[in-house]
Amino acid sequence: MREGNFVSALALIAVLAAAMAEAHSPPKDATIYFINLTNDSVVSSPFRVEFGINGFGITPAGTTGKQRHTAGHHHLLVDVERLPDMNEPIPRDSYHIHFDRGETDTLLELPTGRHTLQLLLGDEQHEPQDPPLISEKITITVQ
Ligand SMILES: [Cu+2]
Repeated sequence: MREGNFVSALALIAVLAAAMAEAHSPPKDATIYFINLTNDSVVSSPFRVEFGINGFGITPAGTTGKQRHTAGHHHLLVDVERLPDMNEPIPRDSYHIHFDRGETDTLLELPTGRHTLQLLLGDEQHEPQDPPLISEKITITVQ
């Protein structure tokens, strides 16, 4: 290896190491989305909700090591009007459902009527990544 190449390789390693040491930042083109539901879907309760992710990984909550920088777990926000604080752990209640084991779908039971659904990815501490990975907010009708 020529000396110039060697220096370039070292510089590249330094850049990669810096990127990996940084907080959990998904690539700009990463997305999360509903696979089987769209805005205005009409369903009968209980119904399946499938969570999709592109450009980032899924791993259980509490994951340690490098993987926590490249993956998170899904949270399903049900009828949430205001998004939670992106610098705090996502609340855990019937409106903010955590999928701690890295699940990518669920069976949801909701009363008849219109409901909103939105996905928000969280890290090993249940905090959103930076920038956060949030899906489109969809409104569905349960008949
Ligand atoms: Cu969580």
